[in-house]
Amino acid sequence: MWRSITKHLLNNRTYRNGMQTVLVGQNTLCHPKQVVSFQGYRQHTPAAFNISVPIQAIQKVEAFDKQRCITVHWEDGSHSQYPYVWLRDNCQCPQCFLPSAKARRLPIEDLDVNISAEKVTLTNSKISVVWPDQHVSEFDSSWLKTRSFAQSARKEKQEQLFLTEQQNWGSDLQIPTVNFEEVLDNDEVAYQWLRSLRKIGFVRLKHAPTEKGQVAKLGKRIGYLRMTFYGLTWQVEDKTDANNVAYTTGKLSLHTDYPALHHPPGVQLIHCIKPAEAGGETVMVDGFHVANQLRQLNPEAFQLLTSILVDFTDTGADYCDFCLQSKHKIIDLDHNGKVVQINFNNATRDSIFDIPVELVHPFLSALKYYVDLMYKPENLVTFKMEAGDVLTFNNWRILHGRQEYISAAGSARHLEGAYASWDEAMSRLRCLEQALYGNKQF
Ligand code: OGA
Ligand code: NM2
Ligand code: ZN
Ligand code: ZN
Repeated sequence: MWRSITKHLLNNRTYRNGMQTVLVGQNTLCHPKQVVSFQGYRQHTPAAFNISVPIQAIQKVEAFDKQRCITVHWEDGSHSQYPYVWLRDNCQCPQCFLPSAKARRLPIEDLDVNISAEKVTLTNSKISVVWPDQHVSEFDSSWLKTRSFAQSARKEKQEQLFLTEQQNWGSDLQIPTVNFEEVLDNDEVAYQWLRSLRKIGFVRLKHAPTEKGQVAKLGKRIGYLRMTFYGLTWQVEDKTDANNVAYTTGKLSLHTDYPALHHPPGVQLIHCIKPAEAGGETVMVDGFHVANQLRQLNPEAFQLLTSILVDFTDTGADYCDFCLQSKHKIIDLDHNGKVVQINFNNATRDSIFDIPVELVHPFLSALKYYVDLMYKPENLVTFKMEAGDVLTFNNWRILHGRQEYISAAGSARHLEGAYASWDEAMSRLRCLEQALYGNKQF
């Protein structure tokens, strides 16, 4: 029914050749810049978060029937195009959109991808579109500006949503350090914790109680933890018949955890309940920073590590029995060639290796070259965890390891660890940002 009415009206329009300015509205109202105030939080708010949000005033709007889009001219001189089909798809009326869920109700089956606008009007800061079936959609100017398809606007928005900005580091890193209880009790501290975790990839929390259950509290702070075959939380101790090399007193060379999963945990939390009497120092490296060094110093090695799929395996029993197999490139790139994930644990790299035999030596040489670069003193951070420390880090970016240690009978080294996912950690970050700084852009 909806569709046939649309067709009928379309066929009856005769004036739709070329550019047709349906309406050019001069917005005569004055729109001063509005500074969002941070009542109740302002005194704690760092200057960088005092965002001045201008009201997005529209100077005029043009409708182009041939191109099936509108062009919005903003008062700052810029303009943005919005296709008719996108406007119809994103109608905000209660029939098309469920505000309580902030979700689209309109199914794509009901979307006429060739839809035209019958009338476009600008009143104050709203654009109204009357569709051929007389359905009316209204769009707020700020809502439209936030969704601008201009490349620079999209880039800015994506950076804001995903906090893509990262800071490389080497041995000179001043480890970001936050008080554990404050992360739990204070929203601003929790926000700063997650911001640094995103940007630097590594934050040390201090003065947690030296008993089990602390990483679980951090999981609750984020939302929930990520379950694996090693349990919701896991105990790093010297175990007899260890089902993982981590559960011995041996050295752990630089690794990311759990590449035996196709989707390795994004965030790792390790709480030191009892340090070793001797040894057990932690080493950490920024895997992205070193991968970018590799790209410059040994492009052939970089090419191999970003293209060859490596088999990983993990077999045993813990929470229950498991037989994991996975395949990863050691270094994952995105479609722009940017390094986005490191997958490497030499302990679980399978002896099954699905590559032509001639590539075995070049691959292992490339891998060794990358690891040797990581161990260069200028790239490496070494320290000893103290009781009550919780290391929180980006397991897709940071490689970590430990020196071997001596297990003293009666007072053995004991860490409790857990994983969380980036989706949930980023979700908590956005919620905190919204609650603290009133950023309603999401
Ligand atoms: C691990 C691990 C670090 C340590 O369990 O995967 O890296 O210091 N442990 O024991
Ligand atoms: N633990 C610590 O990849 C791995 O096997 C990392 C995982 C046992 C949960 C170790
Ligand atoms: Zn609607
Ligand atoms: Zn580990």
